[in-house]
Amino acid sequence: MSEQVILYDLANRNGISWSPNVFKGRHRAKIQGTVSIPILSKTMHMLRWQCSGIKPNKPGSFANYSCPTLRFSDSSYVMGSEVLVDRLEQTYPEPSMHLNSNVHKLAEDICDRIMANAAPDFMVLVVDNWLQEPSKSWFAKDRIRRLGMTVQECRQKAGGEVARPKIEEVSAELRDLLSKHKTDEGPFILGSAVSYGDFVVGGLFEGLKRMDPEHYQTFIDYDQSFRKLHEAMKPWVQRDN
Ligand SMILES: N[C@@H](CCC(=O)N[C@@H](CS)C(=O)NCC(=O)O)C(=O)O
Repeated sequence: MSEQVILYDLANRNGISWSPNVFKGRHRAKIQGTVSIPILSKTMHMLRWQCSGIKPNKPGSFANYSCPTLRFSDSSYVMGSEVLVDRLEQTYPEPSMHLNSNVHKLAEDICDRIMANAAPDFMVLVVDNWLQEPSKSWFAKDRIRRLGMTVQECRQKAGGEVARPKIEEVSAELRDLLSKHKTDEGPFILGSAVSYGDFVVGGLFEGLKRMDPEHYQTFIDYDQSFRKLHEAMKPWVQRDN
């Protein structure tokens, strides 16, 4: 039985989605033609999030509150892609996202490490180009609390040329992931069958492209399999509402 699902994204000044993390859940939901996921941008500011009554992420998580978060028609909220993809799979088993293959876990691990290494450069863009008040000030202060320095200082220390070799190292793992599990010549991780792992990787590509086209270009040129997968994800990544 289908139900109305609302996907919460971060409010931003450009009015489009950009977070690789949110793209994962957004595109997973969108593969189901029956699912409607209106973006409720008014409720997306991080501060409001914390006052919303949503149960925080489990202790030890990077952030107490994070998106993507989904609200189901029984008013329950699910925060965190790992949990929400399981819930969507239960609610909408067809078409299968091939969670049993476990390739999405490998994809999550690799993409999380790419994002962690790219974060020193991207956090500055998040503050300067994307977030609007009050999220912008909250985020800038929160990163000082977590990192012990401003996002600009972090970029100087760990971004640019310092980050590049680390990103290339993990890119090699991504290239291997995109070749090792194929059952035919198709563009997705498993070949012709799209699986949730492709939404994880495609979400990263699309997020990078929107945030920093130049950085994206260097990254996507690393291996032809990257571009092939991103191209194949077009039906899902073109729209972001
Ligand atoms: N592994 C988590 C990561 C979620 C995540 O970090 N989301 C970011 C948006 S890009 C967020 O909400 N961060 C909150 C913060 O940085 O305080 C998932 O996939 O759900």
